[in-house]
Amino acid sequence: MIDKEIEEAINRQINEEMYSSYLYLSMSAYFESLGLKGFANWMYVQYQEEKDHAMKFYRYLIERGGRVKLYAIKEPPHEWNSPLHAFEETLKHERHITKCINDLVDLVEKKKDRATFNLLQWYVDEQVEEEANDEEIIQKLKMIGDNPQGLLMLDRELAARTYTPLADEGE
Ligand code: OFO
Repeated sequence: MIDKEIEEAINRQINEEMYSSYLYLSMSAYFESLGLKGFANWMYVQYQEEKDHAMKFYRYLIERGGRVKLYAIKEPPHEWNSPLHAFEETLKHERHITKCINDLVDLVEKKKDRATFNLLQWYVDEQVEEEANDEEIIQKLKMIGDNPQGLLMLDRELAARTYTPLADEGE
């Protein structure tokens, strides 16, 4: 049976991950409205991955005999000033998620819950990758500046991103 405080913290994190998915779906819709299909695709894949992050916690909690509680998902923004602004907000959000994961690690260390500690290592690694991806795109967008040609080239690059369900990665 999982510790009650850890159970509650994981339920809160499920909500954070569901909000992440909602935020990126909203960004995908924003990019669709700009006609940037590649950016929209990238954000749609991100939306799908975030749902997997939530479901990985969901399944884990059940496996440990915990009780899943789904809380209200807050409304994400609908508009951003530019593609660069959207990605800056994405990075800011991911840094917030990294802090949430680190706080969870601190809690399970304090409670000596080795199994949850092991689970969280996957999220720690994932956050490194997510922040790096966002930083790379931000750097490119800054280089592109007001050049529409550059923006369309990046749009083509981001169109190539594909979704791989976690289950297919042997998780
Ligand atoms: Fe974006 O990694 Fe989950 O939230």
